[in-house]
Amino acid sequence: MNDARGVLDRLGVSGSLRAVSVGETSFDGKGPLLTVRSPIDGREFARFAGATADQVDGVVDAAAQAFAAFRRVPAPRRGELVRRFGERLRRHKDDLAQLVTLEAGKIVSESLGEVQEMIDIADFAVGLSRQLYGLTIASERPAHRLAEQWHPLGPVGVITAFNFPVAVFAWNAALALVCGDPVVWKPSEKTPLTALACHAILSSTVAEFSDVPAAVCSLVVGDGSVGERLAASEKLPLISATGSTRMGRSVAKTVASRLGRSLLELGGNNAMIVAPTADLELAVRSIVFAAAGTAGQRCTTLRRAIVHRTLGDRLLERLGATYQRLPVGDPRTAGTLIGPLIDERAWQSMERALEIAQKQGGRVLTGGDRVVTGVPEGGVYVRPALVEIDSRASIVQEETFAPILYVHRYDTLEEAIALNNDVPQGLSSAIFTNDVREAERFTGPDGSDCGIANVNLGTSGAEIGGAFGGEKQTGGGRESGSDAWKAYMRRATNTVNYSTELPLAQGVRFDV
Ligand code: UN1
Repeated sequence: MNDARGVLDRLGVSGSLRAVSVGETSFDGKGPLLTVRSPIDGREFARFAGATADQVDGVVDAAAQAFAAFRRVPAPRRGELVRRFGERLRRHKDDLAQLVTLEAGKIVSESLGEVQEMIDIADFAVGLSRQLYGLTIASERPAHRLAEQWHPLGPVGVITAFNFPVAVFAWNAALALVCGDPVVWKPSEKTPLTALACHAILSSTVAEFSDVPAAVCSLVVGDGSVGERLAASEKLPLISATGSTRMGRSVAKTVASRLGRSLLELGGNNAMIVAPTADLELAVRSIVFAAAGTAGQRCTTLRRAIVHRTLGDRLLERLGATYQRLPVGDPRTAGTLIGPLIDERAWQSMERALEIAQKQGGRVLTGGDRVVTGVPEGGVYVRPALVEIDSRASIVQEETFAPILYVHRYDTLEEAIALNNDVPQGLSSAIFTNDVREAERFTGPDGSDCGIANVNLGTSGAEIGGAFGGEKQTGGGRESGSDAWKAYMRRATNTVNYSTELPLAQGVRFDV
């Protein structure tokens, strides 16, 4: 806790840690104790009671009440709130990144990048607050105006994962707030201090606005039962959830049964095609960042490389050499590129996947072992694994949240695209090629079936400006940039008759 305490104080979280906050008012959790450990060395650095599902109801009620007033605050004014949130994030960037490193185990540069992603989405949302455009549509009737307006939707439940403990929250919160929706946030139990810090930054910004109710932002730290209660809450018209496909399925069912909306960001099983004309130098660098970076713990992590047969050996040789040099270790140390896995369970699933891969005929070319020397004791450090395996092996269909890259070889582009698409998930994808026909084919209607399809760059590290998300078991949601904001608003179609007649649409006659 010592290293975290100073940071927390600077970020406005002082005194004892409390699981429930509505604006700046906090309450003790009444649920089971949460033990917070750093993946860096497995050391426990905080322990406090989590929230119960019953505590969620009061928070949701407060958010619903806040909504009644917040929806009347003009959108550009809501944008001003998000602008000031972004300014505070700039001031606290280093501190927040330090917490991300401590709780999620990311290397410092990636943690800073994650906080930058929050700042970027805040900036985006500020501009958006003056651009929540609806269409004006030609009416078929004389002297009628047909138009649509976008209105605030209601309080939004936001469930986030440990691997992007702050950026994904900000994607949701920045958009929801400019759209006029209060946010109730359930962070991962693995990264609660980061969440407390973010919440403190946001709630103290809200407190500067006398026209904005404090309960536009609230936080409930707890286990899965808290998320389930959020999903079941009738007063939350939208649930935005990031995490495993299993979790998403359960949230989707609950939300659908009350006819609510869900925005899901679930598992990925992302592939890259390396075509004959690829710039190998760039491809290797890009593969290593995407497959081994963040210790393989991004939903956009590259999990499958589909390499043209003519390049296979050369690429594997270079990849293997680079993999062996990767600095694995304390994420706080300059020069480290691969930090720890989040916990022992993550290692177990990595080990299991590697065992199955080998049983299914895969060959581990390099890595896949625990690193025990030169790393902090108590953390789970692994050497990223490169595995050559037949594309028909069933293990390849699964997302294992660890740095394992499966490599397949292909002969025709048709075959490569089919392999890219032949998994249940559909988040991100990429092709390395200097052949414009191949690039266009890959990004076209019968190309990659993923929400993200890149050319000459990796599958991870998307900018906030585009819509982020994927198809199939990835859940279909789109967050962050482009017109993702529409999920956070309700659309009203307005027809206004300013004539002295009452013509009916479709020429219907109904004379009374
Ligand atoms: C995630 O892993 O849940 O594109 C989000 C990326 C990041 C976001 C990843 N900007 O890799």
